[in-house]
Amino acid sequence: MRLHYFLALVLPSFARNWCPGRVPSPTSRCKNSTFSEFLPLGASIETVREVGEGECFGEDTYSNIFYGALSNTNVCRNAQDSAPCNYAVHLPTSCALIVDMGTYRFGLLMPTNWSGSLMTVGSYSYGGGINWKDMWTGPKYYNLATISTDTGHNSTPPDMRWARGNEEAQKDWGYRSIDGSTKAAKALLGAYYGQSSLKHSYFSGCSTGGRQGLKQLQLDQSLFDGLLIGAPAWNQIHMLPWITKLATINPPGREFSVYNNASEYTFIPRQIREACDSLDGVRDNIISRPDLCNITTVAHNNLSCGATGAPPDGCLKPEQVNTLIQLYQNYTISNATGQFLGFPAPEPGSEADFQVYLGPGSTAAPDGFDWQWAIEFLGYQRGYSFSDDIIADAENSDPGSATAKPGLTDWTAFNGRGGKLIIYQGLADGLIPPKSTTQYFEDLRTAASGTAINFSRYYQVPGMHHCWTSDNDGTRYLAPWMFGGIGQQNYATVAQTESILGKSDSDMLTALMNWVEGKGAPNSMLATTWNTSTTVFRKRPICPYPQRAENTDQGNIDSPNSWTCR
Ligand SMILES: [Ca+2]
Repeated sequence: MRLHYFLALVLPSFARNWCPGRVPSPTSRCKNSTFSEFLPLGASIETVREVGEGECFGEDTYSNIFYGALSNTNVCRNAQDSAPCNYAVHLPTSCALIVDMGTYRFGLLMPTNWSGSLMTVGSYSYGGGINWKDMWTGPKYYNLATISTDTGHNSTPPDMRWARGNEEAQKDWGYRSIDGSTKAAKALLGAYYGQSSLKHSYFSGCSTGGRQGLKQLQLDQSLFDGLLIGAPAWNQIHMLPWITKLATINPPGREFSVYNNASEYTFIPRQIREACDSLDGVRDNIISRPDLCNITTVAHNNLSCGATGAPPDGCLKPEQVNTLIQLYQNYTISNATGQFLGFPAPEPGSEADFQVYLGPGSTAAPDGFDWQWAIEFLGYQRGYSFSDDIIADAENSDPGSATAKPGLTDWTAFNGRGGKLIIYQGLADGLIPPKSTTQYFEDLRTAASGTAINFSRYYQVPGMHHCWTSDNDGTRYLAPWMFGGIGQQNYATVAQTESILGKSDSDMLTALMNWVEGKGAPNSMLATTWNTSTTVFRKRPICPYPQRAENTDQGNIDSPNSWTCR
């Protein structure tokens, strides 16, 4: 009998018996020979290792492997340097794999107790390396096989020297590594679990991770069934020039600049928050309506030296007041054909994050990643003079094809196959302005012409910073921020994480998976923040855009029952 006839007869019954959660001794299959013939041409297994219950697995920036028991709550026993502590912790019994695909690598964790589905976890900024740190909740709480790619390089997030003159590396980072790694992983799951059909494929990413998911969706609507996308850096070609524009408005260390010292990071956010908190109707230290906050009025009345409402611990000189106001304006470009929006303004309330772009010792010019981007991706000379022409150059080249374009995404195909997309965005995010994410969602709705409600939801999260957390009062985060987005678990305790994960009203990944699996579309979700490890401070609904949570019964503002989405 010819071999493929033999396999055709044997495999169907073989597959029927090997259901998720009933895999016969899968750990015994955790070895090189199980996988090698299922790899794409040119790929190879770099590491394969069994991971025991409660153990950790990962690697440092030099690709040294960490594994084994935890030496304390969150430290991998064999970790040689704990910063960055890039490993998955608290894993269930799993098979861990590192695959070398040639120009990029990926890690794959396959839990013995498998749900039958896969999750791809996204990356951050321009950094490389497999995102082990965010991978643990997939196997641990959702029984998901979980992968992450190094995107083709190893570097710290703001370091872009890897991209210089290397279009192939730019493309690996831009889109190829997510596509190739996920496709390869799907084949390896079949080899390991002995099951020909994968139930579902999910993606969860924030920031660059959000961009990766949306870019993949533009290129291929069939790779993922559900995507959870946070604060996506989708608009590379307009966003990076905007960050540089900010640095030209506010060069570090100048008389007219703000955020030159630590005190300005204390009193500027505080004064803005105090001035605009109540505009949403509830005094709770959360600016839920940044659109009602007039930064010009606040800058003159609440921050200016000599003003009635000036802060007691510092103030802004007139030229600094003007600078601050300019930072909140849309980046508008003028050319021969008129004016157009280069990039939308950030929202009042997101000052706590601004240090990354603007502060002393930040990534600001001339070493900031925006300046680096023009040099390493666009080929500008170091010390170049900034002008608005950079937008046209960026549009023409779109280096690495990294920009995700909702108008070029086939939403009909995604909707037609039952795909689902949830996007979320902190309204106090100072790195990805909320209006940028809203712009993506509005463009999606236009492109999908009336069908967006079938497959997409967008949640704005009042007070939440970039991807996770919110302003804090020294002991707790003030705005509810935790709802199962990727990476949020690293800012919560295990007890806090376990109190919300798996709950369809409090965990967006669970809500997404339920939606994909036909168990109902998500409506309002609950976000949570805690007083202590186990005591909830506030739970509050976050609402599908364009709805907002309103305090309808004047009751306890810390209770979700006092709020309604409207
Ligand atoms: Ca408020």
